[in-house]
Amino acid sequence: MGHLTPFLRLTSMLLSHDCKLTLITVIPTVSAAESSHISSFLSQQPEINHIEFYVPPAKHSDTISDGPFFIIFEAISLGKVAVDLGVHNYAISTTSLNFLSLMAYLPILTKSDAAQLANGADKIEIPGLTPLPLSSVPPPFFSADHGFTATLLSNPVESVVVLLSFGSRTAMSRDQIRELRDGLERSGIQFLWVLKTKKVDKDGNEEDLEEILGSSFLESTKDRGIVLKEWVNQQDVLGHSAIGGFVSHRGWNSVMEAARNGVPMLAWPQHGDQRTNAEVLEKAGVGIWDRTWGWGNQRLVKEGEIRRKISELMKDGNLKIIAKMVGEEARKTTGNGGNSKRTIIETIAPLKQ
Ligand code: BUP
Repeated sequence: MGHLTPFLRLTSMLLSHDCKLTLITVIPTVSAAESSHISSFLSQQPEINHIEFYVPPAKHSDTISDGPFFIIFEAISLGKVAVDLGVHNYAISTTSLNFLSLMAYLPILTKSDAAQLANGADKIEIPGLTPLPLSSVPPPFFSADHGFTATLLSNPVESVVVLLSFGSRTAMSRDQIRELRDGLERSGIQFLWVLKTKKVDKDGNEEDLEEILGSSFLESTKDRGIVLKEWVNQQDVLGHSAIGGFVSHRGWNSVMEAARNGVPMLAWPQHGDQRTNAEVLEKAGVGIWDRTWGWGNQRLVKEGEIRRKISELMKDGNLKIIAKMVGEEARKTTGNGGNSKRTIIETIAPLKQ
């Protein structure tokens, strides 16, 4: 009820500002009180369009003893309620900013709590906040295996930005760049787009972004999108926790870099080995693609197709989980004692004799 009440208050406020509203509620409801509150609210507001969404039980439902609230929380968090309306999404968080920050800090907390406790620390230092006593942290947050914690970790609050980059040798046609621009604008998704307009950088890439993309796009997306024409350190960007998806040509280095960082991929192959690579990542469950998009510049992929596919990439909970698992395995393989490092050491050993 602590979530529903403020949400319905907001609904009433929007109604009083002449908004047309569609209210989507989740079945099963958590409690009888919630169900009767929704029915009574709707009977008083007949102008609201009401849609009910059935949410199937989620992955950790058998390990969460705290009841249906967490089951529904997990199911929604993992994207089982996928509403692809191409509109802005806002979340109402009915908690203090401190607790929201604590949830965002969870990936670090679950790694460092043992060290902190061993050092006798009794407070957690979260950047920008006054130190929080360890005794105020809910005990499940110290256990990465607890269903609630696992859900938050598999779906971190900051992983909402999509990175778009198509390698150093791919320049899309101007028409295709415009379709991609429109798809991003209408998607409402946060993005970082590395834009190339020339196949070879020596040929010059001097046009400014306004000439290529138009000022209205740059203005309307200025709070949620960045377009860069410069070389970026792609590997570092993919390692940032805010990156939740990667749209790219699927050069093999880009595949490996995304996989190692557990970032789900949308493949848009342009040439060479890239369609074959796209097959691989789809089979591994870490990426998606649309075969009908063809090779680079073979046909104009329209903004609606791009928007829907990017939205699918960012909302697919299974992709996120598998990408995370693959990332963990990849880091083990390339770390000390892992297969990858061992193979190289074994290969060079005879050459050293
Ligand atoms: Br663009 C770009 N920064 O801005 P692939 C690329 N890279 O670090 P393939 C950057 O270049 P093509 C940028 O991380 C990857 O390691 C990226 O290799 C890096 O593409 C590399 O992904 C690109 O294998 O295509 O097939 O070599 O030659 O077009 O880059």
